[in-house]
Amino acid sequence: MLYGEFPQGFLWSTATAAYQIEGGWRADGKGLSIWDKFAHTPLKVFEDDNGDIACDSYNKIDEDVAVLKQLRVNHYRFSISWTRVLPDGTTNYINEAGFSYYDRLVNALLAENIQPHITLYHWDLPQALQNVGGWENETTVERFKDYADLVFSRLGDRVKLWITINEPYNVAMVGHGYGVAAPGISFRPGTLPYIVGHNLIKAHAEAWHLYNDKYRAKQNGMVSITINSDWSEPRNPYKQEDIDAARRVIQVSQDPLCSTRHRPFCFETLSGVSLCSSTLGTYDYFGFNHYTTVLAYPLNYGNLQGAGTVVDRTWLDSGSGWLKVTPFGLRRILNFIKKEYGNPTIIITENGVSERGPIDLKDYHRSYFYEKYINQVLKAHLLDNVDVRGYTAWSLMDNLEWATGFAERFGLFYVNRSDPNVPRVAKESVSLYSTIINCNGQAPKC
Ligand code: GCO
Repeated sequence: MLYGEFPQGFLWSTATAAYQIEGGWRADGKGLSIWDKFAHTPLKVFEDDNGDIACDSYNKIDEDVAVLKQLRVNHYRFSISWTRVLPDGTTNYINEAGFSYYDRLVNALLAENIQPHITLYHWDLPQALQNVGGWENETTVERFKDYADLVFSRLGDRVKLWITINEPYNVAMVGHGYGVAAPGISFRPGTLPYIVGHNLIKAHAEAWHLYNDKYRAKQNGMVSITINSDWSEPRNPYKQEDIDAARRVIQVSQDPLCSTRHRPFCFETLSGVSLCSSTLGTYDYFGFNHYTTVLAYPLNYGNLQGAGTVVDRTWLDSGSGWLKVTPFGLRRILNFIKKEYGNPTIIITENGVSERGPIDLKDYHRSYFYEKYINQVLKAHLLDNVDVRGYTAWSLMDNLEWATGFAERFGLFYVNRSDPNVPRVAKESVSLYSTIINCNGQAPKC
């Protein structure tokens, strides 16, 4: 353990996403999203769970703000449901009732000195846009830009931190390659995930430029995208092919925005169009989600160089098969980003751990996770001079973990979904995380 503190003003946050928590799937004129459709299709989500009610956050602004207060965070990352404000995805019709929810939420947060950090797109594309091709269709880029324009204009007077798109890599690959997330397209031969990735990055860049040109001078906020990135080590550290493969694993998720260098196996090269001129530098901070580490080895797809991954069997498990508890990876990836991308300002926009099985409020494994991972961030800051300005715990409360339904629980708070009158209940880790925040570094020595 390293003892010390983060700088004054360090951003302490926790995150959620609209489809995972809001419920109210048809409330007050909300339109349907691809996740509404996907989750209502039998066998797509574990036990056919869905987000119809989820944590009922649509009706629980006060409860949500109360638990955020209890946690002592100074920021809260949440997403806007596109179809709640624009039911058919276009600005032809604006659903004021939907807007009112976000308006009230933002005001309630600010009243408690909690700054909103808004994600515009956390995977719930309007079904009406999917019906005309979704992210495969370039016109969705324009629709996203119109949507972003509207939200900036309505909320940007009070919201200063924005994320355009959450995890483009997963949207492209998981939704349009493996098909285990909405819209659930799988095994279509060709380059669909790359076209989707290309359009997502373009949508992001358009929104960033729009903000830059039209809103920045007045609103003075920061806009970025959030990229998910595991740390990756060579399976055999003495083999050059494994070292190269480990690097490719990171590059494929991080590269499109940050580098003009030609690199194989990245969205822009595979979709055959260079995005560099419009995307380069379109981030005011480096937003990234991080959970785990993998060990890489080379795996080629035709004449494309790719990578396969395995894990070390000695690493601690979590409630998610893909998530091994590997705190060391966080410091290493922070250093990688510093070196690779010219010492950007970094905000960790997600980091957390899950459990499954019977409910146990004594989630010591989560306290362990946060204590160790956050200490690695502290080391990166104090010992390595990484410009890391914020840390976001995923997630505020147990919620719909996409295709694994409610079975994998990432929450700091437990949500009793069978009785909506029971308030959210703090798990043991809440006291650890709030103490770390209170000490602006680590618990319990402050
Ligand atoms: C993601 C999303 C979150 C997840 C979290 C845990 O990374 O998949 O941003 O919505 O719930 O990462 O898997």
